[in-house]
Amino acid sequence: MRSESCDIFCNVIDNFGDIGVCWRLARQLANEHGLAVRLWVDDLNSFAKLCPEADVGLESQQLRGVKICHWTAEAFHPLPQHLSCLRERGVADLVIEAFACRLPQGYLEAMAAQEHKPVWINLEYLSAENWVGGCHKLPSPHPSLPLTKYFFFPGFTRQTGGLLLERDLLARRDVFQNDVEQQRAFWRSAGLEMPGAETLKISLFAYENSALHGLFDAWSGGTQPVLCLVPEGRILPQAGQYFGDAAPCAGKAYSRGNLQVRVLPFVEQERYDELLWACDVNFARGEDSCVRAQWAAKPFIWQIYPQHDAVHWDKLQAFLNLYNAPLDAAVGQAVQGLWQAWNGESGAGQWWPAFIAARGELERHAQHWVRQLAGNNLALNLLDFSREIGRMHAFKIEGQ
Ligand code: TRH
Repeated sequence: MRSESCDIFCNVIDNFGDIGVCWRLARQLANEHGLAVRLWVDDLNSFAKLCPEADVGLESQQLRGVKICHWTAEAFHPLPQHLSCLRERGVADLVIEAFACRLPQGYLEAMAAQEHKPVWINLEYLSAENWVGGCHKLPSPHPSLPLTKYFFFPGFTRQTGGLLLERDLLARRDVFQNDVEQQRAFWRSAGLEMPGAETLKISLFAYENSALHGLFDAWSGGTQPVLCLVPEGRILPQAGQYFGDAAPCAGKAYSRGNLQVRVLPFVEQERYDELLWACDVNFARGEDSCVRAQWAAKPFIWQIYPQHDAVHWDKLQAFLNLYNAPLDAAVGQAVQGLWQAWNGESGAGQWWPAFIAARGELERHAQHWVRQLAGNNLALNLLDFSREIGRMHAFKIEGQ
């Protein structure tokens, strides 16, 4: 029997979140559920940061069970038949446009021409806001073609599509956290000896943030040794500036008082999880790293992707309301205070002592939170929904 096929379309806006989510979903659908998956991405350079073996000069290539296709303006003009990727298999059974990117007109027309219409999903951004549950799975008929698109919302409650979680992720995390040799290998690969138990290990993946120096002051002047690992990226110039280095880069190390900072190279996507598992506290940003920090089951601080109209503050608060609900009031206040100060880029150093004093309770909460979320798996939910819609389409054809 022919395996189900899926086309995912990803338009990279900026940073790595869009392609990060699509690449993760593509691998899961292909490797865990046996779908023949093509990932159409318009920016192969961003993709290659997450998957360094990618060749940015190729029109298409097979990587980790997924066919990666370069989505260029010419790729679908005048009609899709000329493209080698499409000739092989035509329009897919399941078509996912990520984050409302617009599908190529030629591809849409090819979808509309199918007797069995493909299932067309718009995969939305992640949000903990209440309205999400009401919009999840809503249909949106195309204004002129005989096609219907369905909205699919990731989220934190049963009323949403859930979160991306690989089948074996939590088991691999547990093995790593119980295996000193794996941890030692991780620290070696970062160019470091394995730190002792007295050292607080912190990963810091963040956008530019003026609250950083206050936080560094709190860590350097604190009583506990802190080792802060900073992956190369947007916060790096400010991290270097604190130590008087105008050219910080991967491999460099700095120290002041009780604080040591090490700059790490940006690693391939699978390896980023190890950094989160190896640290005691994680600073994450955007969408995908925030979810990975949650699966790591450690206390974490989220810097949300800032939007011009400031709607990100509502999204941040909606998540805090859910996440903090079971916490003791004083601990919830420490999380609220630090997260707000970090996102507001001021005063994070003042909130740090209260946050880290609650570390034990935050660790227990993080583990409980994972158990609560792990049963709502996005890839499984998406496939169930797509098969349901597929059956509905087939029923309509039979009834004609
Ligand atoms: O890169 P981001 O800031 O992406 C953002 C957000 O997703 C935001 O919601 C979206 O609207 C905007 O893009 C356009 O943050 P995010 O989502 O955490 O993505 C980072 C990806 O990079 C994630 O998949 C983890 C990965 N990563 C690595 O692969 N290696 C690394 O070394 C690090 C630090 C991250």
